[in-house]
Amino acid sequence: MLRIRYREGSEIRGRTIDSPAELDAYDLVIPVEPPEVWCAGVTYERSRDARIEESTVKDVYALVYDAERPELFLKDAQCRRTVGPNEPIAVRGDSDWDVPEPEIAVVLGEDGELAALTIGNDVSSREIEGANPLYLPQAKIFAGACAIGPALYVPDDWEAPLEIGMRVHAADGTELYAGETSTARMRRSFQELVDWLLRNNPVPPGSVLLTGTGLVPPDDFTLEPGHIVEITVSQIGTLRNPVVEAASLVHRKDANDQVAGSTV
Ligand code: DO4
Ligand code: MG
Repeated sequence: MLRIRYREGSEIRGRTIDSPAELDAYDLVIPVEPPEVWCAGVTYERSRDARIEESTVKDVYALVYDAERPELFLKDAQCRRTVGPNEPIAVRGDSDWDVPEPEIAVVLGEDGELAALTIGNDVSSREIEGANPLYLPQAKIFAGACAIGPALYVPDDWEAPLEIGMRVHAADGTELYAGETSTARMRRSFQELVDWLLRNNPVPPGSVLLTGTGLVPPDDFTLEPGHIVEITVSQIGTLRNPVVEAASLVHRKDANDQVAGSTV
């Protein structure tokens, strides 16, 4: 059983459906509007190895992969940078090396319990992250940096592995990247990551934790405006998002250029 939200006329409605095969019949919107989005990092070997390779500072990634305390970071608040199915995700104008990160996202319930799963995309700048780990917030937090959906799924068995597939294609359908992984390759469980997240930390109900990526495209790949990202988990469906420039999603006078001498 899946929980969806969808548009009908000017209304947003919610309902349950039996399987992902029914998703195409709805004009889907984001299945939950999370007050906060958090991410775990370096939870798969593939992520650890890619970051050791890209970074000017190598040790931090090997250390955090093996450490008891996981890497956790805030990705969004008040759903300002998080979109739902078919809405645009984005790449930064000041980065030339960008990737989608397909991740299983845990939705937290009233008391911080694991309430549901969905698909998340932790869109990231590898150029900015690789230059210096202290730039992580800028590599991870920007307009259109996160997508979740298409539906909420409550597994019978929270430990059962999920297969994650990702495909990136150009507007004309040319396939630019395709890969698959499984949560069986994760070094940590969802519950372990949630327990660390909630330690001494008042994360509101309905918040979402993305649990890390196990798919990193080859180093000559970069995400570009016009591309389309599709992330599929058979139990949940496909999260599909077109890519635009982040500045086009920021509706503010100084979105594209710094305003010299600005007082606000
Ligand atoms: O420290 C870098 C971020 C890692 C990440 O987002 C991931 O592994 O998914
Ligand atoms: Mg990630």
